[in-house]
Amino acid sequence: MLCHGQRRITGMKTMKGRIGIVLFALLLTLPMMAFGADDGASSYHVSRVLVKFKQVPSQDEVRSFALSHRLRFERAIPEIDVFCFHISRGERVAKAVRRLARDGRVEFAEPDYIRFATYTPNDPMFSSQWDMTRIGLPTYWDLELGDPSVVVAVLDTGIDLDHPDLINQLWVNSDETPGDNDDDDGNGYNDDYNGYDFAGDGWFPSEGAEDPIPDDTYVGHGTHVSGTIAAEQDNEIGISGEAPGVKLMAVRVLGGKLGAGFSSDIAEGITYATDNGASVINMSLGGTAKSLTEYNALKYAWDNNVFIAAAAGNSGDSGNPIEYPAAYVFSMSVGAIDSAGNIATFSSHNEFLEVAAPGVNILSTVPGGLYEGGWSGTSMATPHVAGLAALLYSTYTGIENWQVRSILQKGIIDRGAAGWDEYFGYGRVDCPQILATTLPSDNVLDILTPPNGIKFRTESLAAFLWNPVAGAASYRITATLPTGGTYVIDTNVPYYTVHPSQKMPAGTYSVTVQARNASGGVIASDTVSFRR
Ligand SMILES: [Ca+2]
Ligand SMILES: [Ca+2]
Ligand SMILES: [Ca+2]
Ligand SMILES: [Ca+2]
Repeated sequence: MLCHGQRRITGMKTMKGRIGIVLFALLLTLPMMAFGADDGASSYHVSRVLVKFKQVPSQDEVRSFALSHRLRFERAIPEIDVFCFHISRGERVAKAVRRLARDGRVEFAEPDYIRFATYTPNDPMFSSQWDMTRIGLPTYWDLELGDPSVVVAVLDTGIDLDHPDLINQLWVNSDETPGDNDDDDGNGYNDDYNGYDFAGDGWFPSEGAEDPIPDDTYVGHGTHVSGTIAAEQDNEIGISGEAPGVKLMAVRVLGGKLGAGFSSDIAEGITYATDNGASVINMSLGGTAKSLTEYNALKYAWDNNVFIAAAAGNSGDSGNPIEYPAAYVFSMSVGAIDSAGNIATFSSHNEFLEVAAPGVNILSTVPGGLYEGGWSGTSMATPHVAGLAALLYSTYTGIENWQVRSILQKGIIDRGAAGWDEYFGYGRVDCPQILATTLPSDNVLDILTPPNGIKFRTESLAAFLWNPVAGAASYRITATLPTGGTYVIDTNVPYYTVHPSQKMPAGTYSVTVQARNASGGVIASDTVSFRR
């Protein structure tokens, strides 16, 4: 039964759009046939580093050096006084090298370069993952695979918890005992060991011990999304996710044969994910009705340093309505590109779109330990942004969600009309560009949304979001109206949404946000103009 506020997932655009390639487990026995496209990045041994000391060390000194840096000595090249070490498992070479270079005993530390392409996972289907190479993931993997303390909540149809490429990737609520129908950690949810089922009557384990895919009847949508974010890398099976070092929280908010869910369940899923330590929320779902419940849940998540990626919608060629939660000010709205880098015709385009990511013919995990290619939708694009956000949370300890969002807005290749446009947003996400973007400072004020110069459709929600400024006690928004008057609002939070009941006359607006210190002095400001 369809109710107000019900959300339909924006998954595969059409079933006919699916090529239906099912890559069975048999394929796993094929030899690795390709190393992926060489993106020009330097390549090196994945676990070795080479070190030269300022003074030739004794055996004891080498041993103590290795111990202090968690290295395993492999061999020395005495002619040139270079020592070869293995770094500890889970660390990346680039990171280790930077750390070693800061040791006062070291003359240089560098990767053990090889002549092949850059770091390539041994997952046999990696060569079919055009999405990963197109946006330069191997370049990021040289630096960071993701930290297990970073959790991505997948608000979707559930996750196949037994999928061999996902089973080691799941967030575990270690204070909860699964399967005893009891809320052992007292967080209000029984048996929420890997997540919780807000769409069904029960929770994952109790929906049938033999059925690890509780009512994931919508063809495994959440499982596919999850694989893109964090399928296990280098396990010699299947695919690699974008951030294989992070953990996936299964927050099931969509169910049934329609893959639908209610705003209430989605909102509770958002607060659950926030309260239980998720840094990133992926919402490959949407609908055209605005929900203040969802809005407030996302505000709660944003206030608690959670980054939210949401699908722009798949109606770009069928009416192109604005969809929520993507259009809320707290979500980064994601459109879909194909392997040629063009925007998919189905990808919804509007003033809220922020970035584009691969979302046509995507190969990922599906229930039953299987893999499927040929999936298309902004649902498939969104996890590419969530995965990148997870890598950023892993790379920068203490990074804030607005910094993640700002870096993702800047870490792009501009496509379509120059600058921001409603088809690609700021552009398509790109790892080398992300890595070249410096961490934004909170000494300046940057209005993160809306983009300058856009036009709000009359029926949409005009909203503003900027970064919290260091030392700011309040913010003053001054809007110059098309009528010539001004409208001033003071607020303590770094965002403002024009209430739907406020009628904004058509015309051009200029909005300045000032950060003010406790004595009212202006310490930073930014201005955008837009039309309505
Ligand atoms: Ca519990
Ligand atoms: Ca329990
Ligand atoms: Ca794998
Ligand atoms: Ca553009």
